Amino acid sequence: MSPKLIRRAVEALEKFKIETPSWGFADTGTRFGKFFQDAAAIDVNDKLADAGQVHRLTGCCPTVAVHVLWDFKKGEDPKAVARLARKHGVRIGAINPNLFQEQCYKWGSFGNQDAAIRRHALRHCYDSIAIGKAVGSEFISLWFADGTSYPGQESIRDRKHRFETCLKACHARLAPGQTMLVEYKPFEPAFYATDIADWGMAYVLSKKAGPRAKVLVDTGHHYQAQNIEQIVAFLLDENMLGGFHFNDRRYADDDLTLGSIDPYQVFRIFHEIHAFAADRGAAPDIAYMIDQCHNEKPKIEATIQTVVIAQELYAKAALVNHEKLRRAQARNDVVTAELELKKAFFTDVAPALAAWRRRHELPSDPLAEHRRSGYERRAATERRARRQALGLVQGGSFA
Ligand code: PSV
Ligand code: MN
Repeated sequence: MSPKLIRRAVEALEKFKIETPSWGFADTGTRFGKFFQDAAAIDVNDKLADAGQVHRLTGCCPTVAVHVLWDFKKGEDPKAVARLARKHGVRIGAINPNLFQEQCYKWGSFGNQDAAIRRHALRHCYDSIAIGKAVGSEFISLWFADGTSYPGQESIRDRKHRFETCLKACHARLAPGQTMLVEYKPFEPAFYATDIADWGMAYVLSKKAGPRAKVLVDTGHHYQAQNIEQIVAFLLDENMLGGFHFNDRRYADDDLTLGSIDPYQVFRIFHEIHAFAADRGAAPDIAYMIDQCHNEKPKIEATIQTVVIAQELYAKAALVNHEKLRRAQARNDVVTAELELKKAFFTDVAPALAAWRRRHELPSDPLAEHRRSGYERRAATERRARRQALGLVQGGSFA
């Protein structure tokens, strides 16, 4: 890399932060069961400690997304969780209400025919907004498991109308400075018609909810071969892109490590963001978040791996020469235009990452440093003993 390119990539990295998910540090599984890990987080303190370890080593994950039902005890002061986060060197990021786990949500939350259940879901959202306000969080992040599994089961339009009303009510309660993110997903757990199935539905519902509602793009929530960067470019241009849940996939919502299957796609997404910023003269305000649950890898290692690849791909995308690209596009020189992207994608950005890490006094290799630190072994020993004392199921160890 030339010194000029290193400078450009380092400058881009200065602006790149990515949020870790609290749930990514705890034991998770598939619909077929769970394989427990000794070092997995047991409670919110463990999750925030693990997120703190990731941030300490990578320097770009200052916030942690939380799931209200999983991370906040009923009646507990949310500020106590914010204090815990601070103790571990991080802050609370997006607040995720849980509108899918309670038995009452069998037929949905905001889409439910029963007004009492819709009110129950709304109350939970209002409580989540209040938690966000108490902990100084900017984002309330909404994902709905709502939908139907059989043709004819319910009126698709009636469910849409209920969503419009409830999302509007939720938006009206936002605290100053809060943004509401609306996530979409084509299927699962509903298998016929998910109520917010794609970006178009999330866009329309966000628009109707109010000016502070934006679309959240979870990269795993698309059909095979869908052009995600086109969705990103479109939403950016409409000022409707609120944030990302990053993960990779091979088949469906697989929650694989970002870039493990298709790093070029992540690069192309970042390219659209850099190109938009170049045209506008300012980087758009986007919440970059990870949404991955690792069942086969140690969770902290997988998270560090994700963060590092995200930084690499973000830096690579920053190397695209936009003037050259525009010139090639103007003369319909498809080959030169495509090669401009490929050249940036295949550039080894290790010198830029090394320079950025030196500047911030971070370890040159966060993953190696994590392995050297013995954190995983200590966590496994301590958490194994705590599980035993609490009578929880024991797991296996990577340590
Ligand atoms: C649903 O699959 C989802 O992507 C939503 O963002 C949830 O909040 C998260 O996963 C929970 O794991
Ligand atoms: Mn998600």
